Amino acid sequence: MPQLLGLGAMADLPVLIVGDVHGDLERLFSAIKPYPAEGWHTIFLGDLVDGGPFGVGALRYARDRPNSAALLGNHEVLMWAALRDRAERGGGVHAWLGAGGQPHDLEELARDGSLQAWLRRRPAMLMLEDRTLVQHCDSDELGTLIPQSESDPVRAINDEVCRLLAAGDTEPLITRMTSRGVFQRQPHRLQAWLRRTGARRVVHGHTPHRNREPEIYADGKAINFDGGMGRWGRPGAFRGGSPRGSVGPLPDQADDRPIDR
Ligand SMILES: [Mn+2]
Repeated sequence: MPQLLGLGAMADLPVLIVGDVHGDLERLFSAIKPYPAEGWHTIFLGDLVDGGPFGVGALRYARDRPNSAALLGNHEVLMWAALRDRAERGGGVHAWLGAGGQPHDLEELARDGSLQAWLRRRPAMLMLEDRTLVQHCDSDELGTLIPQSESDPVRAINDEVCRLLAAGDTEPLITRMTSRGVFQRQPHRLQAWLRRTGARRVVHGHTPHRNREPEIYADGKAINFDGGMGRWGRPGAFRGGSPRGSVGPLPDQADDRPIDR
C-alpha cells in the first residue's frame, strides 16, 4: 500500500489523492465524502484556488483536514504574486485575475496571516514510500531550478521553491509551473525525470482529462488526477468533469520492477 516517507502514524494509512479543486468546495465535499479523514492520508495536488468562489475555503479545508498534505499548484503561486502586488494593483494582480482569480478570495487571504504563512511553506512535490512522486504539474521543468548534480532533487526543489516564495520571487515558479502535457507528449522526458528523482511513477494534476477515473498512462508510470472536477476551473479549460476522475485512492502499483537508474 503506498505510503508517505517519514510521517510516522500517518504512514499506516492508505493514500487518497485530491486533484485540482479550483474553488469548487461543494463538489470537493461530495467527492471526498466516501473517504473519512481519519482513514486516509490525503494529498491535495494543488490548484485549490481560482475559478470557483471558494478558493480560500478550499485552502483552509486542505490545511485543517487531519492526516493531510497539500502541494503547491501554479494557481497558488499566481495568487501569492497577486497578494504581493495587491496594494499597488500591480502586474501580479492582473495576471492572477486573468487566470480566474476571485477578488474576494484575495481580500480574505490578505486578512489571514496564518494562512499566508502556511501557504508559502507548501512543498512542490512529495516522494511516497513506494517511490511514487506526487507533484502538481505534468512537467519536469521545476527541475531546472537546481543543478543536475543535486543528490536529493525533491528536497532541493522544495527548498528552492520555499526560498523563492519567501522572497516574493514568483516569476521563476510561474513560468515553470505553467508548463503542461510534457509527460504525455515526451515520454523520454518522463523517463529522465523518474530516473533523476529516483521515482517509479509520478502522480500529478494540472491538465484536465475527461475520463471517469484517474488517467493512467505511459505504462502506469504516470497518473493524472485532474478530472476537471471544478465547475468553474481555469478559463477555457475543461470543467465539470467526473469527481471520481479527480478524487480517489492511489492505485497500488502492479509493476514492482527495480528502479531503472
Ligand atoms: Mn495547474
